[in-house]
Amino acid sequence: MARLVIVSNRVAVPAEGSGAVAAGGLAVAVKEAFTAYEGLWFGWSGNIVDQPSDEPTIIDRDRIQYALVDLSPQDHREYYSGFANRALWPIMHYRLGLGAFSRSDYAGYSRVNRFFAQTLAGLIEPDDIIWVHDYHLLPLASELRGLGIANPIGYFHHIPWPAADVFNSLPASGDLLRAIADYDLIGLQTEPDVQNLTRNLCDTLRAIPLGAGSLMVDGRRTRIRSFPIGIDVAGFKDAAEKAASDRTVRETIAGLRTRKLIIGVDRLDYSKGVPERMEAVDRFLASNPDQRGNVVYLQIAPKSRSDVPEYEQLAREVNETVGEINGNTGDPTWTPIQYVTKAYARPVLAGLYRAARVGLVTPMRDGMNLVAKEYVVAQSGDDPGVLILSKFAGAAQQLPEAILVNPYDRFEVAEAIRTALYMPRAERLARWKPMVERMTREDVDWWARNFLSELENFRTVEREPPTA
Ligand code: ADQ
Repeated sequence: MARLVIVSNRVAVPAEGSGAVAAGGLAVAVKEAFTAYEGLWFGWSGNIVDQPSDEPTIIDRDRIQYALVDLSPQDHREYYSGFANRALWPIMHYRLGLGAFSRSDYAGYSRVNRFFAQTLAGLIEPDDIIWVHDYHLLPLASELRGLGIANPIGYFHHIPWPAADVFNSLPASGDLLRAIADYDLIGLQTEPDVQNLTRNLCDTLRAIPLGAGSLMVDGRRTRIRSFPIGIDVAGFKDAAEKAASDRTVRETIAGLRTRKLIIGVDRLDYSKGVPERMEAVDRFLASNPDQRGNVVYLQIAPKSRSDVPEYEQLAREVNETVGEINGNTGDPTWTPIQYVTKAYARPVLAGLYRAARVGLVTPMRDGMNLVAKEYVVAQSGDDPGVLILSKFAGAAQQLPEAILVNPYDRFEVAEAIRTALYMPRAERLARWKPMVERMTREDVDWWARNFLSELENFRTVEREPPTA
């Protein structure tokens, strides 16, 4: 059996004997990818230690080998919190004003990518194919090529690829564009992302288009294509159907009485538009006084990246917004916004989605957004709810039957909430059916198989000799 090597910033090692994978988009996706391959999954252990070893810790579990490295406090600060999350993340999400570039962070990012490559190179066998995930590791293929690794290397970018003017505002943009061209295959979430990166490579590096997504960049051939990531539809549907027996789900439904539930589920991140969405709910309640007391908005948003100042600031802003809206609009019998920062098990989440008449998914910008897909799949076929979706989420390309909104326009989002709450069952069904059918066809297995079968093609392509 051929071997697949997956590389990502974090590695989700399942608990011993559980036979299960950790929840979360990447872990589920990687599990799907490993069904057809023997596998190695390489990345950061999550540990921060003073003197990281350059010998990875190897764990063998359920046919998959995990190779884990630790990071030093400086690595973590510069590579992860610094360059990846304070420079690349905001720029890729079109938030130029939030980007914080520092040369030392970029040096740390480059150093950790080199360290990953050096540690990984010794584990690579000649027939392996290598699949690298996400923006933490843009220069990894370039580093591996420098060490003589000639295997097929693919890259999947989980977040948006912005327009050239936005990306090129990053001081390291030229280096990163040259480095990314060392991948054989670059997967992006959507066609607009593909166009953004392709145009940028052509304009900035004078790449030559060769047709069908292939480009010649500095004498090397690469291919750029969209592969929209999907979810584990069968697993999620099953969880949603069984969820009625879960206590949290049962009590939430009982607590609603006749009120309709509107739900939002997000990692607490400024790209997700949580405070903006709460203001749209507030606007809706202000312009529809008859609906006061008749709806509840449940926002589930576990904190993330709390060591990055912009996230701390966001957490404070959301707390204030919730307090202000509940204080001004609620009364002793009704709290309009319920806000929880806990992470829930997938079956509970599935049950809550199913109980909600409206799924409110309004990121300011998002690579894909799996919550939108999970919400659709969790609905009952008799009486489905309505998805309100930002047109700036990658998922909008595959879910055009949702009510698509501009998340910057709180009036438009407030009107969409009203439309969704009053939408007759026949229209809800007519919108939901094509969406659930598409999600079922284009699930996570479809995504992984498409990417990997394309990457396999590069085994046969004649390759340039390594440069070092
Ligand atoms: P994220 O930015 O993390 O992912 P998203 O696609 O929405 O965003 O995935 C979040 C996942 O976390 C979902 O599966 C959701 O169910 C889960 N989750 C959120 N809140 C939770 C909670 N309280 N309890 C339990 N689970 C919770 C990045 C990109 C996205 C892209 C994915 C996958 O930013 O655009 O869709 O990668 O490529």
